[in-house]
Amino acid sequence: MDKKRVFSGIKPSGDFTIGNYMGALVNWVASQDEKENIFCIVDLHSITVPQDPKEVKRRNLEFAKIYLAAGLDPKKSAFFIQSDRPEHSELTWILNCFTYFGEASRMTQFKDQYREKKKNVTVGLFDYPVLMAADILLYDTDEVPVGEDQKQHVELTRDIAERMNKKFDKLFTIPEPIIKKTGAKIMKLGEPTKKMAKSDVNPNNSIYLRDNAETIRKKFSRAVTDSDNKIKFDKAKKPGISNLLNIMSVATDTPIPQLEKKYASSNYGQFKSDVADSVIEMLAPIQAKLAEYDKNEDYVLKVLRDGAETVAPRAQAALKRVKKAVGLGI
Ligand code: ATP
Ligand code: LTN
Repeated sequence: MDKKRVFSGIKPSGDFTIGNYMGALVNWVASQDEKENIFCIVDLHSITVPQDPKEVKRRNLEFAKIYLAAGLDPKKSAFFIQSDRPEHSELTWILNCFTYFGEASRMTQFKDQYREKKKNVTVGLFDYPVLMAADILLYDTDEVPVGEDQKQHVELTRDIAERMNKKFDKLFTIPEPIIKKTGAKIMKLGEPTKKMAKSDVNPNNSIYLRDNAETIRKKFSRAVTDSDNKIKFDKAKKPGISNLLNIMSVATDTPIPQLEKKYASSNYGQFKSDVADSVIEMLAPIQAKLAEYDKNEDYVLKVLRDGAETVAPRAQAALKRVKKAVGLGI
């Protein structure tokens, strides 16, 4: 039987957090043998909000190192920089012309960001989900592993694809969002009702993949909890403790009820220190490998170039098919 094709992406919009690792990368690594994988560093998505060009460039390479250090094998998973494949931008334009303004206006991520910023919100940010649809549809993707927050965008992708399939003979494969429950949403250490995000301006809210042991201990010791001193999972009443349980559960691959039992008579101080240790331990092998790739950037650049080449035939074929159907070009 043919392997299912998987596509996912992470934008180089800030330093890589354990949220990105636990919500996305760890799952990609776990399933790379069973699937045909394409994992993209989506730099075109990152510039939908203001960025320092030097930082985008630095992070493109840094994220590739992180993908490798976390265990993605370039022989099993193609990875590349989105802007290195021009088909993504070109297909976005065509999909734009089959996406209704009304449906794009209903995207909650955009609405939230618009409400927050109001000023200088770009058309690019509004169009973000359509670029994401192009990423997915270019590769005849079957499965899209993402965090909960991206489900609506994959649903929009399906709607656009179904609409175009109806109008033009079967153009696109209809993708499924794949959302894993545990670890699917890691929250900010200082504000545990909000999602940890790499673009957060407060570094104490996140653990970054390169944070050293001392920094990790300090950040967890300051994590916001509550005052009843019981280590129990209850998202609504105890968001801080629930977040720490969730983090430890993914870091140690232990179910949450088992952790609740183990810490039934511990205080928060001890628990936080153990959570910190579990994350330090989880990151240690990744950090060791990152240090190796720091010394061998030419290899990382080659992996990215090869990745962009490997995926080219499929992207080019899909774009050609769409242009022909729509009547574009000579
Ligand atoms: P930004 O702050 O720029 O919005 P982000 O950290 O939210 O970035 P994305 O690049 O939007 O990350 O997402 C990359 C992947 O990581 C997606 O699959 C997303 O769902 C997942 N992800 C991001 N943040 C978290 C989180 N806190 N918990 C779990 N998964 C997350
Ligand atoms: N919008 C996604 C990143 C992303 C993506 C994709 C994910 C861009 N293109 C295609 C899956 C498939 C996010 O996580 N913020």
